[in-house]
Amino acid sequence: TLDLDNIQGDILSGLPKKTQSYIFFQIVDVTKFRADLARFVPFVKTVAGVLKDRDLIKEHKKKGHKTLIPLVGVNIAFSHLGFVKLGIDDSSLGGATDPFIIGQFKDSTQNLGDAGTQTTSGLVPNWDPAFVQPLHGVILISGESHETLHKKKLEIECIFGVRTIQPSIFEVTSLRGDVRPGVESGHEHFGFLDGISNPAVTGFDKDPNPGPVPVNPGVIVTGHTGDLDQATRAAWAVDGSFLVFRYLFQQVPEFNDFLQKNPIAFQDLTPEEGSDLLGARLVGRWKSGAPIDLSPFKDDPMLAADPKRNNDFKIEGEINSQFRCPFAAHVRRTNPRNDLEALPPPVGPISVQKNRILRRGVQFGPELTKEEKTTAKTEYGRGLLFACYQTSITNGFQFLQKAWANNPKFPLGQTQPEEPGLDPLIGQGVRSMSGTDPNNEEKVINGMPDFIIPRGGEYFFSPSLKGLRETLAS
Ligand code: N7H
Repeated sequence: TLDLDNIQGDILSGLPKKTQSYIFFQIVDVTKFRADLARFVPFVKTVAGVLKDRDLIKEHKKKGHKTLIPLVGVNIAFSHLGFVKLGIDDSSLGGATDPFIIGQFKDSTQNLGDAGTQTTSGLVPNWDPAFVQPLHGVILISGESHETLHKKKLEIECIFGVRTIQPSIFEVTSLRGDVRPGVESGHEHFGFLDGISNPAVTGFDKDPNPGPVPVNPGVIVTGHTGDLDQATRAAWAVDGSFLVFRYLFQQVPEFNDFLQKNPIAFQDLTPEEGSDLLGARLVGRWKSGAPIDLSPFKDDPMLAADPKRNNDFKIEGEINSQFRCPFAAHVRRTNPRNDLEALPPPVGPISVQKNRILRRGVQFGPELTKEEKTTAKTEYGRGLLFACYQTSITNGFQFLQKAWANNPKFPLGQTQPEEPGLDPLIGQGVRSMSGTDPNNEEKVINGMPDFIIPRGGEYFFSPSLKGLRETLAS
């Protein structure tokens, strides 16, 4: 069984948030850090703590309050370099070739496809300078308002002696994300509803909505059934999860311009509807969230709003076809459902269970300005502070990016003449895809602009409360 008092809250339940800060730090004084960490641990919100908070939020709403209840959630995670600095043996988290041990800085150009620049010290990803430095850990603070967040950040900085003559950490950079305002709340910057499909976890999600098969707890939480390294995890490394963080910028005006200039001429659609259809076929869902596999040529807001139906699709009967949904559409690529799970022998069927990830991102940056809309050029940085949890980065995030999104031939079992191409949103490489036009599935869009640009990231491990208390702190 899962010990909800021992697992950090962001992992299984997600810290409730309107706003969230990520504080990336280096440990500068190991002895002091371990002592400070002991005083920090009581701040850490567990899954059980989040569930209590959710009840409070419900109660508050039931009483008819319009204001948000002040709530804050704090979590912490460490990189391999962080464990090395602390002198903690983290070999049960991965061998020498595991992405966690290699770190995302190297993995970005070696495996993820991030663009880089050749320097005397090797290939360096074109990242924000903060992420070119070694990071030892990250502190997450989520809350309902900037005030609450700021207050908690000051308290945490106090614990670690930041801005005193003897700090135990150095803050390399802090990033803040905010849920978008008004009707765009819950939608990412391109305008699509996000956070619909996350795997239900057996033993945690009591009454999962119809959709993909729930995953074993060990796909997300270390040391449980489904964790492929269950047998060899050190005791302190049980009840944790790997947190992949990616700093992803979105070229929103350019994305909108691309849709506007390439409307799909289909049936009696107006050019505007044709542009919306193209957007939906790049993502695999309409902006409302309705999956195009169920509603291929017209949005269906009722379907989108119904949690019992909006994730209940399998690309059924369509596994060798792009008519309803392109092979490369973002949601088909990142969770191929029947493309693998109903693939006929001898290649299939292949379970996607070990490749599922729990996503916990938040948007950053301002809304589009009038000028950006007119010029179709990004002036202000905006995008997604992408975060996801899993017990294997090799099978989870890295696999999704490398073996699926960046692979123009995926899904392997299909026999159509056209090459599927890259995931049009996150795929890195020669950016082309087929299947956008239902009238002509073989038609290829070449030279698709980059809509998402990675500017940083790291691989972290989010330990259990017991691990934090007994092994990391002292
Ligand atoms: Fe993606 N987007 O707005 O277009 N994503 N994604 N993602 N993504 C999903 O079903 C988006 C990124 C996954 O089970 C939706 O919840 C953006 C990375 C997975 O059906 C939308 C960015 C990776 C799923 C977006 C981004 C993934 C998923 C539909 C970056 C992993 C679930 C909403 C800025 C390598 C698939 C939903 C399933 C869904 C968008 C990044 C993975 C709208 C803007 C880097 C597994």
